[in-house]
Amino acid sequence: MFGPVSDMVPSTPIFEMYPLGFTTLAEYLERHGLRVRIVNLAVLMLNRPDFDVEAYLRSLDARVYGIDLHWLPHCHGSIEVARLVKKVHPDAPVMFGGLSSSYFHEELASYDCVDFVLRGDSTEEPARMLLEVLRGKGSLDEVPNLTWKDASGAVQVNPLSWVPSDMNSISLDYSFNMKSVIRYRDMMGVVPFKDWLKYPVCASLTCRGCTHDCVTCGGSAYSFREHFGRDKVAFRDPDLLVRDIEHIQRYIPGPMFVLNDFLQAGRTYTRDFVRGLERIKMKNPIGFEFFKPPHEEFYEFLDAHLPDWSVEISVESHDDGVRAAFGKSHYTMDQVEETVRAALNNGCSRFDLYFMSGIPTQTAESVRQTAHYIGELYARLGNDPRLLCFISPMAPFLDPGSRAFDDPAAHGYTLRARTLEEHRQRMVMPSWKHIMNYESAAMSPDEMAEATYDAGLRVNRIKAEAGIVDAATAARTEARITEARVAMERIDRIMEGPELTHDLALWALKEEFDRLSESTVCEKSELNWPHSVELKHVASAAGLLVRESAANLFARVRGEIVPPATSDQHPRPVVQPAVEPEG
Ligand code: B12
Ligand code: SF4
Repeated sequence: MFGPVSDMVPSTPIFEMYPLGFTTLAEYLERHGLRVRIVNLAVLMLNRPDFDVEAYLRSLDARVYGIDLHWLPHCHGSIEVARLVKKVHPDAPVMFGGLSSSYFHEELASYDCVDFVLRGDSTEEPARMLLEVLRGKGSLDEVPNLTWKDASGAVQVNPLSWVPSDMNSISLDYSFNMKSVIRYRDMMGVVPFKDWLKYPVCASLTCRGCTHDCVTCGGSAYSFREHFGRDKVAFRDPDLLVRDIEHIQRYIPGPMFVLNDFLQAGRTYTRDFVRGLERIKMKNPIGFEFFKPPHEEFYEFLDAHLPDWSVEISVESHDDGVRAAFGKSHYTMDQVEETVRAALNNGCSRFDLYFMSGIPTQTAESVRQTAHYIGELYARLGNDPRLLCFISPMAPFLDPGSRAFDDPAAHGYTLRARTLEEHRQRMVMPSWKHIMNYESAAMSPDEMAEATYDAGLRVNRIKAEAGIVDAATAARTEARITEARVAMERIDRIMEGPELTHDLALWALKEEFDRLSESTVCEKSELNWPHSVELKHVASAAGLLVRESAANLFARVRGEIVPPATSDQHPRPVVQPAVEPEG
C-alpha cells in the first residue's frame, strides 16, 4: 500500500511520469539525425490491466533501449523492465540515466541487464556521442559521463566532464511528443501521466541545479556539486524559456508550470522573462514555484504583465526552527504570511502552500501543530479560497545524494537502506511506512504515519469548513484517510503473524490498497487549476497532424523509414560548454 506518497504530484503512486529530460533528449537526438521514440510503459500498464509488457517490448525494434532511473521510486520497476528488454532483445544495449542512476552508477552498471549509465543532469550530447560509438564511430572511453562495462565485464567510469554552464543548446519542444503520437499512432504511450488527457498540465524548466541547500533534497547545491559535477546552476536563457512556453501554449490548452524558481537568476533575468511572457500574450494559466517568499513589488510587476498567474511555495513546516533544520532558515513564517497576503492582494489566481512530515527535528506533535497553524492561517486570511494548503509525508525515500543521506546521523536519521539493491528490496514491502528508507530520531515511522494522517484529516476539515473544498470532496477524502488508517493496521497485524501467511493475506487486500493509494490526504483535482480548450489549439494540432502525416508519407515513398523530426524552435547551435572540473 503505497499511501500518500504521490498525493502532491499529478502521478499515481506508481510515479508514471517520465522526466522532462526525455523530451529534450529525444528532440536533441532527432535534430542530429537519430530516431527516437518515447514509450511510457507505466501509463500503458495503468490504463489496461491486461497489458502484456513482454509482448509489447517484443514488438519494439530499437538499436538501443533507454530506461530512466531519475526518481528512486523507479528503482524496482526500471531494473525489471531492463531484464525484460534483455530477455526479448538480448543483443540490444540498455542504457540508463537520471539523477538516481548517476548516484548509483557503478552498482547499476554491475547488473547484467544494464550496459551503460549516462551520468549528470545534461546527457543530450553524451547520449548522441554514445549512439555514434554504437554505430561504429569512436570508442566508449571517449564518451563523457559514461559508466560502462569493458570486454572483461569490469565497470569503467569515464570522467563526469560534460557539465554545460547553461541550458541553451537544448529545446523543450512538446511538438516532438505530438509528432510521435502521429508517427506511431500511439497516444497513450507518450502521455506524461495517466490522467493527462483530462488535465493537460505542462511544465518548463528554468535551470538545472539549485542555489539552495535543503538537507533532505537530492537536487540541492550540495548534491549537484558532490554527485553530479555541477558547481554552478545552469540557467536557460529567458528568451528561449519564453519560446518554450509560447510553443506549448500554441498546442496545449492546459496550465503551464514554470519549475525551479527563476528568481534565482536575478533581476535582469526576471524582468526579461516576465516581459517576454507578456510579449507572447500568455493566456494559459501560468504557475511559478518560488524557493523563498517574494516581496509585494514583485507581485505588482507580475500582475502588470500577466493575466492569470499562480504561485507555489514549499514551506515544509510552520515552525521556523524545524524549517531551519531542514535548511530553509532564509525566511520565517511571518514572511510567508506577508507574501501570501501580498500575492492575493495583487491579483494572484491561486497560492499553493506545501507542508511536509518527516523532516529533521520534527516531532509528531509538530506535524499536528502544522495542521492547527493552517487553520489559523485560513482564519487570518478570511478563508480566501485562492489559498490551498497541503501536507504530505517525505516518502517513500530520503533522497540519495542529499546531505542527510550522505551523513544521516548529523541530521537525526538512521538509514534503512543505502545501496540500490537495498532500496529495490524495500519497494516490495507491504506499505509506505515499511518502504521508507529512513527513520527519524524525532519520531518513529509509526508516529509519522499517524501524525500525517491526523494532519491530513484536520487540514481536510479546515478546508471544508472554510469552503475551500466542497462538502462531497471533503467527505470522500475523510473516508479515504479513515479507510487508509484501518488498512495500515490490518497490514501491521498480518506482518505480526507467521511469515508464511504474509504474501497470501496481503495479495487479498491488493485491490483495496490500490484504490486507497491513488489519492489519500487530498483529491488530485485539488491540485488542478481551471483551463479551457480554444479553437487555436485544435487548429494548431490539426496543422501539425497534416504536416507530419505528409512528411511520413513522403519519407515512405522515398524509402526512408521516417524523417527526423526537428524542432521549429531553432535552438542555438551546440557549442562546447565550459567544462567544469571532474566531480
Ligand atoms: C522539476 C522537478 C520535479 C517535477 C518533474 C517534472 C518532470 N517531468 O521532469 C515534478 C514536480 C513533477 C517532480 C515530481 C517528483 N519529484 Co522531483 N524534482 C524536480 C527538480 C526541482 C528539478 C529536476 C530537474 O532539474 N531536472 C533536470 C534534469 C536533472 O533532469 P531532466 O532534464 O529531466 O533529465 C536529464 C537527466 O536527468 C538525464 N536523464 C533522465 N532520465 C534519463 C534516461 C536516460 C536513458 C538517459 C540516457 C538520461 C536520462 O538526462 C536528461 C537530459 O539531460 C528536482 C530538484 C533539483 N533541483 O534537481 C526534484 C527531484 C528530481 N524530485 C525528486 C522527487 C523525490 C520527486 C517525487 C518522487 C516526489 C514525490 N514523492 O512526489 C516526484 C516524482 C514524480 C513522478 N515521476 O511521477 C527528487 C529525486 C530524488 C531521487 N534521486 O529520487 C529531487 C532530486 C529533489 C526533490 N526531493 O524534489 N519533480
Ligand atoms: S528542495 Fe527545492 S529549494 Fe531546496 S535544494 Fe531542493 S530544489 Fe532547491
